[in-house]
Amino acid sequence: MRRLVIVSNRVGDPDCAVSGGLAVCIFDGLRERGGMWFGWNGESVASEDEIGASCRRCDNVILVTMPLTEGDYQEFYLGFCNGALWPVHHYRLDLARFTQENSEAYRRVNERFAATLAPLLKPDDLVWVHDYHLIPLGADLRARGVRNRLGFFLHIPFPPPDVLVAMPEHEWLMNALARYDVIGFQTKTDQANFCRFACEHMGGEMARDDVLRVAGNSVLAAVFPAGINVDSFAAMATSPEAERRIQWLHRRGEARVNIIGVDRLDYTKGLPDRLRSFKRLLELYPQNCKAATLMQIAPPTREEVKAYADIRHELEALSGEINGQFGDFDWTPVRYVHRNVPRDTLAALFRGSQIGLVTPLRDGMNLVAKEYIAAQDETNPGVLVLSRFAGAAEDLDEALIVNPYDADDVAHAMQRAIEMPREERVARHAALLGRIRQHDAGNWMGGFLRALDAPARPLAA
Ligand code: GDG
Repeated sequence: MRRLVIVSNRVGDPDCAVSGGLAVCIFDGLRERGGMWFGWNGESVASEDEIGASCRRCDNVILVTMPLTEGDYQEFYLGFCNGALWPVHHYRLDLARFTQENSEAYRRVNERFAATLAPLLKPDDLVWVHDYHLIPLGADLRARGVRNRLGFFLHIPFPPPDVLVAMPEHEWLMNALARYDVIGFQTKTDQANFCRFACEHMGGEMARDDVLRVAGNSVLAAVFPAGINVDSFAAMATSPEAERRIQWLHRRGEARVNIIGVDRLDYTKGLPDRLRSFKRLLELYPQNCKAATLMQIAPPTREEVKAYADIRHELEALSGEINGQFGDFDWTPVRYVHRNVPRDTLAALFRGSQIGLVTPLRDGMNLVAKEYIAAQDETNPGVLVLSRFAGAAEDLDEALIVNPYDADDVAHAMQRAIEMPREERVARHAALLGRIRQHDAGNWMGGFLRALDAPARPLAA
């Protein structure tokens, strides 16, 4: 079995990788094959002279990490990755900021990663690069003579060509992306957007449904939906500790309908729209007053980026407004928690809630939707209300699929969930559980690695 080298912006920590998360799945794969995980250690130093790679062994996995400079952190991480690429890939050109310094930092950090990584590679290694921070890394490795199989997985959406071309660096970036042997996407829509761009703007052509011939390369561009480890998440939701928490949640007696949302506080997750939908639920179906509570857990993220500070203020104002207008001394309609909650507590909250409300405006996959399903009691499950713009919606047909921009549509779906007979809930949940098992974390990783490990396929002339 060939050694596996994972490259990602942040390297997972084997001591605190969370059960059921993708990092655990990647560790398991690395342990099985033996391998290396390479990336940023999360720290920043004053100047480039202070950058040095450090190595740590964990079983038969070597973790190689290096710091960024403070300038890189500002320009590469906050500036280009999260101030330009993240909004563009989530169709939010209005929030994207492009500067020469930031794009230079992006090139610089990727080149530095490649310069450090290339000498550590063995000729037979499979190299799997993750996510938008490292799109040009493959091309940088090729420029250093690396001939290994190189794969890339994009965790976030791939925008339609008309959106992408607004980004000043798009030609360079896409030519770099096309240097990988395998490119993995979350959904068919993302894969189709990339292939359309390659064919319409780069002179590429499809040799097969998922094989693209572009810029002299043959690239496998395929769909590998990310998933969770269903059994380990379900086990967390059914532990005695989880059971105690659920009893507590129900005993409080304040709400007969618990609705749960869990998202990093990111503008892509549609949180203000979600709160407006909950408000519409109370207006359109006033019988839910004093009966329904929305618990929104939204841990802080990327707070140095202005758009994130703005969304926080908007959310705080909205939850205050709804609680002021509808709340009473014995009922708080919105419970907003702006901090990181332990994962086993989340599992219990999911299981104790009758509705899982997952309404991003745009999302690569959205693993919260899958965690909510995994956590349910199969004999009396809750209902998933899911945005059509989450990658997860591509195959979770039995959820109540909604348009998150349409508050009334989401409110009607919540009411339908509240009234849904148990028999229908059980049938929908059984189908959803089957699907998240089919696309679990192990299959995601196994599928990608099989594609990467396969010999390059000859193309018809
Ligand atoms: C990116 C893409 C894609 C959230 N709050 C807390 C907490 N979480 C956990 C959730 C879930 C994870 O974080 C979030 O995963 P998502 O998939 O929902 O979203 P992103 O972070 O945006 O991830 C996304 C994913 O990559 C994988 O490919 O699905 O589309 O954007 O596991 O449970 N965990 C804890 N406390 C919290 O307060 N412990």
